[in-house]
Amino acid sequence: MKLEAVELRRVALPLVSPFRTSFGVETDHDCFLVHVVTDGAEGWSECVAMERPAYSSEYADGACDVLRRWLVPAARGLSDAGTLAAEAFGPAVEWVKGHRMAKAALETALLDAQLRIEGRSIADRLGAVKDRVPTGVSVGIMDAVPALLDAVAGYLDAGYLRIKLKIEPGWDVEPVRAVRERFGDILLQVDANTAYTRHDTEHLAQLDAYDLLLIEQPLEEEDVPGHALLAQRISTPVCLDESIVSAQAARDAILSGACEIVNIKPGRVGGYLESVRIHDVCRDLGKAVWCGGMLETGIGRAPNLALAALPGFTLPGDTSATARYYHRDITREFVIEDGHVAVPTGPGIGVEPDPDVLAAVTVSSEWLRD
Ligand code: OSB
Ligand code: MG
Repeated sequence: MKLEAVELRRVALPLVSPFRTSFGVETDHDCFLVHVVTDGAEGWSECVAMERPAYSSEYADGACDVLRRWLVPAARGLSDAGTLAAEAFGPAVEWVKGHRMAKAALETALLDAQLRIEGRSIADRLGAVKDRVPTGVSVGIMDAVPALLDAVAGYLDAGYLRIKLKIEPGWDVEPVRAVRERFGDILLQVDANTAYTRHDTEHLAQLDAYDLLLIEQPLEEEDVPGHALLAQRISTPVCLDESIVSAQAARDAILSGACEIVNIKPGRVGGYLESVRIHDVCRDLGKAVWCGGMLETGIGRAPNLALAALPGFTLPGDTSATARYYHRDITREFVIEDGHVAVPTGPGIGVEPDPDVLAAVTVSSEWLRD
């Protein structure tokens, strides 16, 4: 495969409703797409770095910068040497510390182009064993409990099989109690996005009464030992999101007792190939995984659905249907049917941007050529 050009395309899509987490409120999904043009096919991906470095240290402008300066030139180097392949990209940029979201974005666009040339779907390439995946929904922090109950009722009516509540100090035990009381025996879990400290152990132990599937990332990203201590003191299983940046990190976290369950987000871990390695590590250690999300457009959601169809993904993910995010997405719509979303079957990621919608949501475009 020869690399001819790379486009970084900034887009902004209004969300159907504001999404509030412990680290901020999103009213628009502001991200950039990576578009590669090769001699055989074009490829697309979505970078999950957010506008501000509040979920993790990466942010969109920083990711564009590292792509421009080092990652795209590395891919060009492989192309010039005649060895460009998605599998060769990770090793070629291993010397670049961190910047996994930026790396994931270019690797995925290359993988999309490569698989389109082969006429093969990403689901097939990654080892998917299902043609549809059970889906959950991540519900943001709200001003008051009645609004939360209305939102949860709507998602349950739509068929979502699992509800995840975003929590933070001041919005945790009360909303969890209210949702459990109102909706009974539903699959329920919470996500703190690092909003607590080791001093909050007794407080978080109050959640034990509500039979949650898991608590996701209560403590800061670097505090894997703190999660191991917490896990000994609460009965709710601990799941890590932000802390799991690689297969090695997943293995270390599990073996140290810091988590029972892992949220895999391809962007956070450097791509789909590393995601499969994390899946394999967790499976070997007997731990469940599920596929997280970052409010992606269809360009990012399609390959997440493929990943979520691997055999170790035994819990419903945050791979919700289009209507949960957007009135009009840049790709075809994903729908929820009987609590499941279908895995794309076409070549590559299986979806393409609609040129008219893409043009309407584009903020800026930058072409990188030799
Ligand atoms: O922590 O899982 C998270 C969204 C943006 C950033 C981080 C997270 C989330 C979500 C929503 O929880 C997942 C989704 O529906 O895409
Ligand atoms: Mg999370």
